[in-house]
Amino acid sequence: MSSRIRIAVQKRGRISDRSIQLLSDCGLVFETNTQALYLKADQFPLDVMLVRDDDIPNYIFDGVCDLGIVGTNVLLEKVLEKNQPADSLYEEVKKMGFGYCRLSIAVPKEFAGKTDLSFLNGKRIATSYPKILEKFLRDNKIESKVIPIHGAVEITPALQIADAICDLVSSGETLRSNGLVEFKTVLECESVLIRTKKALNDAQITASTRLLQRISGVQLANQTKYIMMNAPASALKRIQSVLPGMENPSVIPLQGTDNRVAIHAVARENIFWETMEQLKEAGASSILVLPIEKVIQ
Ligand code: PRT
Ligand code: ZN
Repeated sequence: MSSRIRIAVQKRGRISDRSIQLLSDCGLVFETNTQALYLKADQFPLDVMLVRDDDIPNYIFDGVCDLGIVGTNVLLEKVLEKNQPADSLYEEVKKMGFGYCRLSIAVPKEFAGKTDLSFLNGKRIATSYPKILEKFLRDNKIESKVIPIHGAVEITPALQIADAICDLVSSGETLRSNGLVEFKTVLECESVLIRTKKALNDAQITASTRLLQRISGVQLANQTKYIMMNAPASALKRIQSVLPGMENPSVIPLQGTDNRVAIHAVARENIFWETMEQLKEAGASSILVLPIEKVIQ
């Protein structure tokens, strides 16, 4: 049995760059062959399979790959195709923080303002997600005809192949440019890291634990900032109330001043301009916010 682990990521598309970027932020270095179907990490027992996103869930269900990064839309469709409980097929390890979109039913704009689901009774709905849509309709006791279609779903109403569509939306621009409006959200989607239910050997468990620790470290670093400022010592309490995520700040006396201090802290939240303005109002000056590259806890 191999001691390496295999992760499936999208080869080319909306979530491929972020997935590969995350792995390289984890310190993994790959051979740069853009035609390759898999990338072998240097100095780490990990192989990356580059595949179509639709193939990722089954690779995980069948144990062909140990880990995978995929949208919850594709994942749920494949789980419903299998007709088995989700927890017998895979385990969700963590949310990736990218690939956000929604699977929505959309109708031609002349029906804008319709909100009642019963409007869909007897209508034809084209989609690349027939299993998810069928379940949604069944759960809501709506009888529509589901038309499975691959790609370019949004043009089907204009071609009079369908009366409505069920497709992924992010900005909504594609719907607008095809004369469609959103009618109902079926599923909020994002990318997730999933793991096979197949047993791994000890070496693979060690490798996947290391990888997951690095991924958590990268995610934590992305959400964490290092903040430095100067302030009168008396302003410390007010400053901490502006930044509740600021844990155990270092407070260092500033030489040559009476009671001014430098405050250094790790903030476990994003720091916006508004927060910096509030810090200034609380008495802080020379406020610096720095990114943190890596964290291990
Ligand atoms: O070739 P392969 O099968 O691997 O890729 P694919 O073409 O099936 O998928 P891809 O790369 O388009 O999307 C991969 C995943 O990204 C999806 O499964 C979702 O989980 C996620 N995602 C996030 C999106 C979008 N946002 C998105 N906007 N997937 C598709 N879209 C489409 C949308 O349907 C519309 O056609 O992008 C177009 C632009 O959207 P608007 O609303 O911004 O106009
Ligand atoms: Zn796909």
